[in-house]
Amino acid sequence: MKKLKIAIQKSGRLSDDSVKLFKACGIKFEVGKSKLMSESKNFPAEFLFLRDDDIPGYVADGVADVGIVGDNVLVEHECHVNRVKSLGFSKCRLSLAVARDVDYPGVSYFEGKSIATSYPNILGKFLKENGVDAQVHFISGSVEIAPGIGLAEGVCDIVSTGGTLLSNGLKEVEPIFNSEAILISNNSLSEEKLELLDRIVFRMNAVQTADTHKYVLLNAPNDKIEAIINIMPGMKSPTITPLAKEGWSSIHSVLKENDFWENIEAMRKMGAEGILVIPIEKMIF
Ligand code: PRT
Ligand code: ZN
Repeated sequence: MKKLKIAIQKSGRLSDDSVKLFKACGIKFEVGKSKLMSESKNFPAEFLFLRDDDIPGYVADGVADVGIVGDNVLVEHECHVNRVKSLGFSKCRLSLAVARDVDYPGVSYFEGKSIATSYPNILGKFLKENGVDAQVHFISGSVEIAPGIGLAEGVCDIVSTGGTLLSNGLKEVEPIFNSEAILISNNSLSEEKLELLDRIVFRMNAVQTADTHKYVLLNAPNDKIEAIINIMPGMKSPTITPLAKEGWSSIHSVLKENDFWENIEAMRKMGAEGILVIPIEKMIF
């Protein structure tokens, strides 16, 4: 059987979460510092460990069938690949920043100024859309030092916590692009490989849905069941079993993480007791 060739970052901010995701999908493979390739023993897949910048090109050329890369790198490289799904990790933003003491009036500040960046395409597009004529200097790394050494008046770089900008005397003034890890695939995969990709996406969806839900068990007086199950409708509908104690039932269901605490508080007010919250490993509809 044909193997799906999967490109992931060898070492960096995408690596650990990429490996963790495939492992959570039950796909076993070895990872080692000196390894460039690794075959899965329990799924028809072969992993290639690459620099993140090379991944979109390799997937576009068919050297790899699928890959995981930051959206910032994908858009900057303008490769023709298929975006399969957003993965929700390695979140960051590409932002314009200037020296901390600048009284920033808005994007027009950059008119006629020079900006250092490793993302000339994304930045160029943003400047054009905003009608700003600025000089873009390409630098492949350590962009944040450019204003300090007099190379540019502003920078456009990846920001996560903002700590790097701060420690270089800069402030973020204009977020221009939000990024997260994306699963990409080659545009002309064979039927056989598409089927393998579908199996992986199905498993990833189960893992991602489970991450954002909790299994909840609670006890409630019977006359409060209806009100409580309005808040926790469950996958199809909640399970309700009578307790040994007369007039009480146990309710089992799933709750979404984002409005979790508000719902738990509302259910307590309605008379729910003995609330147990359990993490879900996989969720399959
Ligand atoms: O060696 P290789 O080429 O494979 O890796 P790399 O060094 O080019 O990339 P890497 O591992 O640093 O980042 C991979 C991807 O992670 C990026 O393309 C982004 O999609 C995403 N990501 C998430 C980040 C950050 N967070 C991040 N904080 N990429 C870079 N940074 C850097 C940024 O360049 C700046 O220097 O961290 C600094 C800013 O961080 P804060 O927290 O101080 O704001
Ligand atoms: Zn890189």
